[in-house]
Amino acid sequence: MLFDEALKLYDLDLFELGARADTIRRAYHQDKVFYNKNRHINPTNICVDRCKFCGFSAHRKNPNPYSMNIDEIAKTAAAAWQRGAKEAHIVGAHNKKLGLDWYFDMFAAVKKAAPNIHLKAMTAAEVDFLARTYNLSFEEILDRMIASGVDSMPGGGAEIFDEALRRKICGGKVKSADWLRIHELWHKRGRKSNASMLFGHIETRAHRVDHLLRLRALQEKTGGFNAFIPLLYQTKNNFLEIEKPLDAEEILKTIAVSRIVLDNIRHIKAYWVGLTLNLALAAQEFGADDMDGTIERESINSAAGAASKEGVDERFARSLIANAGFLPIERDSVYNEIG
Ligand code: V47
Repeated sequence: MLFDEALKLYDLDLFELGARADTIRRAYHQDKVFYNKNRHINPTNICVDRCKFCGFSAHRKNPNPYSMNIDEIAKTAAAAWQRGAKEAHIVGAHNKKLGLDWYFDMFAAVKKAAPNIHLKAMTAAEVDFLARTYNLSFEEILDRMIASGVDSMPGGGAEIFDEALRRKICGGKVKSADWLRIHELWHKRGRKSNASMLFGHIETRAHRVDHLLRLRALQEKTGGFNAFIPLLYQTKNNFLEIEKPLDAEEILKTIAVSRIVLDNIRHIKAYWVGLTLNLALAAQEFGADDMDGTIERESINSAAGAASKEGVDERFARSLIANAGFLPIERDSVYNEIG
């Protein structure tokens, strides 16, 4: 798909755009809405990076630094498994004090405590942080992740790929080309991952389209992305001032454009944590087919103002989905249907 053609989609009337996205969505998934039972664990908020949009990392607007120990993390994952969670989603800040081996010891401990839990861990930003800090190749880090039990990679750290804008909002973080390279190397190892985009801050529609097209090109090559997650920027407790938050029309248009441009990625996730449950449900009619999961505890978006700290009850989520006229489908982390 050409850049101009993709950008022009935004000029369509919301409902015409939504109908186009819905056609692709229904061809893939009919009236199914996917969710999973998962537990988010964020081991530390002490970070060497200074991303302007982040309310999670410990700084003067969030003066509560913490680090969990390995035992605590393993016990948290095991307790979540006992309650029915099938996935541990473990991502954190870039903390040099932990040391390289800590990560792999922690993953092994999680797998020992909850052998059948799906371990989705390490954003490409964390892989890059470890590679740079300990002078290792991306390949070495990825191979150690596999050896210590990581099953798939989440989509975080992508933010916005445009290099000039990226320098402004998260200059110290993984470079765009490296984010893509790390996922490519992961896919070459036969593993799956997700991709994301942070939108609704100082980027333009053109930046979003550029981002989507770079992901589309990598997916053409590897087929390794399971899902794309457009993450709506949460505005509180951080250092990125915006004039006005996006309205629902622009948010839904962005989800619909994502569905159309990324027609080679099966799933579009409307992450309820950032969107609210309301809008995440509405998004199911504009191209999305997934809500993410029950989460149990959320720290990154809620630190920046989202009302998502406590997760959501499964029965409640299923009834909301059914009430909206869709079929709720519990899935595992790689989208096998469970029930
Ligand atoms: O990359 C940071 C984002 C991401 C803010 O793969 C913010 O299934 C909004 O990637 N407002 C991490 N977002 C979360 C993430 C994710 C979430 C759910 C599912 C999956 C998946 C991945 O959180 C970061 C960054 O883009 N973030 N600050 C903020 N103020």
